[in-house]
Amino acid sequence: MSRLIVVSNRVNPPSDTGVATAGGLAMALAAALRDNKGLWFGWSGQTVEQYTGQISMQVVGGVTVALLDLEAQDQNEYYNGYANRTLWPLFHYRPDLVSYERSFDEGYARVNTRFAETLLPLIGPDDVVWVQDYHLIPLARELRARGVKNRIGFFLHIPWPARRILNTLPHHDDLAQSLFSYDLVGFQTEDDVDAFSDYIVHDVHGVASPDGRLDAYGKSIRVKAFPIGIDAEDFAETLKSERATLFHRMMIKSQRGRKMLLGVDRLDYSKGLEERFNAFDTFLSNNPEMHEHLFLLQIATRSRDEVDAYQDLRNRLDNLSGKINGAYSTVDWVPLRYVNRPYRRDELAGIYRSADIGLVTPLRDGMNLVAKEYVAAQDPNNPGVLVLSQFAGAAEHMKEALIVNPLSREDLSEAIHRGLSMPLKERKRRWEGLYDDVKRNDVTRWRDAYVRELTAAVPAEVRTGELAET
Ligand code: GDG
Repeated sequence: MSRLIVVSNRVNPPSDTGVATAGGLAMALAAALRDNKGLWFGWSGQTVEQYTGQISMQVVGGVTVALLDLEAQDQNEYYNGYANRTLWPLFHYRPDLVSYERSFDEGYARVNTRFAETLLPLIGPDDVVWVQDYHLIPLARELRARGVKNRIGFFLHIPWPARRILNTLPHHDDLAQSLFSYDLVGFQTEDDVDAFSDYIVHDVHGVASPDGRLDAYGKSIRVKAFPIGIDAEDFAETLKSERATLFHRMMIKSQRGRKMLLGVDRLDYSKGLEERFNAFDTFLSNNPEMHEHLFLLQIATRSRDEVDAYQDLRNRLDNLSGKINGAYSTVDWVPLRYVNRPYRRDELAGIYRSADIGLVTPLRDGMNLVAKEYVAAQDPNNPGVLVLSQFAGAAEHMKEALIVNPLSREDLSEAIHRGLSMPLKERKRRWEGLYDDVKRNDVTRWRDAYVRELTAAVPAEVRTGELAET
């Protein structure tokens, strides 16, 4: 039987004791690896003085993981550099924040080579390799160059940008070409598939077939949208836990009858936090009668602190939250509770449940799992309202949410108003539609659909031969 090998930048299977902090994605991948006696390969997160290429094998929560240490220079050039200062802002439509540095390109190529060289001896003849996300786009090409004929798939968790945006990246053609070493390239949305096909057809003069094949660079690959979901069943269990119940009760008490708007995000410029705060300011300014009757709780856990753009954002949000609270607070009311510390998964579940409105308003997002978690946490008899950005991948399916343009303060402010005054009947109708989608399209379905498709893919060698003959 074939074994599944998952490769990602970081490896984080749920430990036997730490389930409360593990994300749904990690749990779903871990379950697949346990079922397939598979392997999870990636960077340990540690740096060493001198790279050795040694891996440490461990079993965490029943999953075999293989961890590689990198050098500090790798971390700077590959992770903080090309991945988070070049690709992340570019793929989230922020060319103004992109750094193009040759050393980043070199670091990215070097680490992908290191991953390939170290992974190579671990791959058995029937294994299926599944590479995750933008850190490792060229990995299949590196593996193929070393003779790997196995099926290799790639899944991009973030958006694929429009071709005019991608064109601003030096060597964009090389990056796109490297994706043609995979058998299957998965995206979050149909929009992303279209953006990639558009680039291949217009910039590379490739051919897109209606059945989802793309032919270019003398190769043929399968391209498809696999919208990711949450582990809905596990989330429902978490919601019933003692700690979730405790946090739910605690929040209700702390609300003192006030409505709560909730945002939960990594502190990242793609999440639209500044725009959300500004829209909340507009809401407060336009609706003085609502003062003291509601507040916004924004949980924004710090992320990528070593990157300047993130420090700048943190400073701007500190200022903005101070300004809003300074302008509107009373001795008995603070309109914005801005919290940077992380919470456990079960605690978050309880917090979600007590929120009257879930504000998920990224400027760009591959999918956004917070939108799905918020829906999954609601009381079916009295559900809250999801306000969702049109630019989140989740908006492609979650049509019953109040869909907004997060760049318009007025639009967002009005959506908040509409959500707060929505009758119970309409809230229930919208929530039922949303919850149905969250349950049906969960992370297990995402994973199974992807692995099934990859396992069924015609191996690269055979396809390339066919193309060459025609
Ligand atoms: C990338 C793509 C895509 C947040 N604060 C805490 C906490 N979280 C958890 C949430 C949620 C996860 O982090 C965030 O997921 P998102 O999907 O919103 O966003 P990214 O981290 O940017 O993820 C995204 C995703 O990959 C999957 O493909 O949807 O578009 O950008 O699960 O609950 N978890 C805990 N404490 C916190 O304080 N425990």
